Amino acid sequence: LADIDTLRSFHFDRLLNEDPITHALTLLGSFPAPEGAQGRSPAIVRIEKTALLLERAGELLSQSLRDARLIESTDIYTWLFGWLESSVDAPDVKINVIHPATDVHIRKYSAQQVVIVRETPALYARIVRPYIDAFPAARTQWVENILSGTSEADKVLHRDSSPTHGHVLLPDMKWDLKTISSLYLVAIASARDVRSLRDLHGGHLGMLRSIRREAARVVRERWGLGKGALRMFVHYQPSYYHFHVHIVNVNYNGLPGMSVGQAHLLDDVIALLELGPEDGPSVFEQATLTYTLGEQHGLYAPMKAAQDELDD
Ligand code: M7G
Repeated sequence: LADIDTLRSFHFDRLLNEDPITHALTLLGSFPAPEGAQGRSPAIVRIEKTALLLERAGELLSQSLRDARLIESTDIYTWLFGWLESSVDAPDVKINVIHPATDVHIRKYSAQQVVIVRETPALYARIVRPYIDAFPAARTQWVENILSGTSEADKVLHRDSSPTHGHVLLPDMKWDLKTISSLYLVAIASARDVRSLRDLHGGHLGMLRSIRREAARVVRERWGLGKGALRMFVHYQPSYYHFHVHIVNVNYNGLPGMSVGQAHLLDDVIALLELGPEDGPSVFEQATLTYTLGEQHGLYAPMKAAQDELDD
């Protein structure tokens, strides 16, 4: 899918979502099936307008503007439409493709209403854990590829191979690798037994502190962002049940995945574990966790039905 001819072979079926804030459309369609298979298979394509290049700010009007058309002008105010010259180092759009896309992907990327649910440890054991266990290993193949170095190896920013603290830090696929104001990295734990926040206990503090420290160091050394410049958080529920931490420029706001009801600050996670018992069930094993679930999520129906069992 890396070449323009293959991208052009996309057959559009329907719009899954639109996001006026990030200027993105998410499309469902198909591409020819991967090698060895017949016909076409489903694909999700997200197309997002890229940010304007900061380095070009001074020349945007004087050099980059190819055409302009007045919309309105009154008193000291004027607004217009403009067209910029195309340029190799200033792509117009960023395209993310998932192909072949599974039903879980299609549901995740579809526009949907959410509800708040409360997950007690008992509901976790009865509903959520079996749901996580049922995911095929193929769902996190991309994580295995990063950990083993078979993909994105040239993008890795830090690799800690220690058996207890091990993790890999690299740019998140959401990031355009350029715009520091929307910097987005992901740190992936080497351990395969931490599937989510629920599995964290005091024994993981070393790994969590190491991610916090190394991410801050790399971002300071590479991009010059100092103390307090990063928002680090963990999703519950995540889309992928292999433990990872989101690392985002703190001044980048407005992504749905940063909402209360999904994002837990890494600092808070560490602080809670520091309070927790040395041994025995951890705070996250015992806590009721509250979060939003989209109506297309696989946990939506069983978790919504189970809410009636809970006290108000
Ligand atoms: P999540 O909390 O499990 O789900 O985070 P979310 O996608 O609902 O946020 C997974 C994170 O990993 C997201 O920020 C994804 O953008 C990122 N991600 C997913 N994949 C498949 C890849 C990948 O192959 N490479 C990289 N670098 N990041 C990925």
